[in-house]
Amino acid sequence: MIKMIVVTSGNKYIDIDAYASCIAYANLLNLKGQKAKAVSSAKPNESIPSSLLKLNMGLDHYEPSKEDEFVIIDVSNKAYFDKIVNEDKIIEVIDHHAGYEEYWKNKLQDKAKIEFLGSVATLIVELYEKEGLMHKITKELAILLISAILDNTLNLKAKVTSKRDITVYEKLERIIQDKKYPEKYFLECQSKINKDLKLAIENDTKVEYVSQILPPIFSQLTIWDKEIVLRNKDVLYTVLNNMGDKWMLNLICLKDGKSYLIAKDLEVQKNLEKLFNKKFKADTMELDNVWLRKEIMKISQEQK
Ligand SMILES: [Mn+2]
Repeated sequence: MIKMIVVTSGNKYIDIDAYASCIAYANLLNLKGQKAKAVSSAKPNESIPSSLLKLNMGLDHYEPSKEDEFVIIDVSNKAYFDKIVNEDKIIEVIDHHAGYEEYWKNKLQDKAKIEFLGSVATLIVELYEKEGLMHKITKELAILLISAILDNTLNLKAKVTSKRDITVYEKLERIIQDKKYPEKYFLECQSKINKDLKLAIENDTKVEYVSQILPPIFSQLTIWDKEIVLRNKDVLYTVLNNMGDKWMLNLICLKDGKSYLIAKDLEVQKNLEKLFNKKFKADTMELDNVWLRKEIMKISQEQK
């Protein structure tokens, strides 16, 4: 019996990077004559809009067997592996997160491919290239992979974006031939936020003490066009005021390639003005580029 290779990722939910990369890597193994399936028991999150789930390239049906071997993608911390994984049968790990690279290097040697790129999809496309199989990436597969890079690098603007991500992005762009694709992709992801702004804010608000500088209520929204949120500021204020007085919202606008910090409390504003050396206009401070919440938290902790 030929062994089946199960290409899979994390538990609970998977994002477009994991989804596209599992599908693309299983496909690459098939092209190389190996029996492989892309499998996940996790829920797709909002980075995989329904138009992408409807493409012909998708996950495979799977019946577990004792002989199965596993390739893990986009995660290397065992605690987060898909529950279908048998740890003793892992033959390869491909990831871009830090923390477990030594462990897997020792265990799998060159079958541990952990590199700190913006998205793991970039690594997968490079593997197609290495095998001389770039021409086998169909338009549908390219759409999945380019969406993965867009999401994980925030439209190539996040600081994690590497030259290699950009090079691969450009190659995929030549396959899909659609310069407007980033806007289309993010608008579809954003439509969920438009439909229920209150829920979106509640789902992405962290309430915790981080530093003396930041308020304990720190919300974040990533959207294509900030106007949708700014037009509904009353909703935003109501939701956040209900949680407390000291709050801020990091509104990441991908169209502008910038973060906008919104806060109503004057003391919160003062602290943020000091941190970024910029001024609030009314309740909004415009930053020079995209800032992730975790990056803002980090610099606030480094201040004395
Ligand atoms: Mn990823």
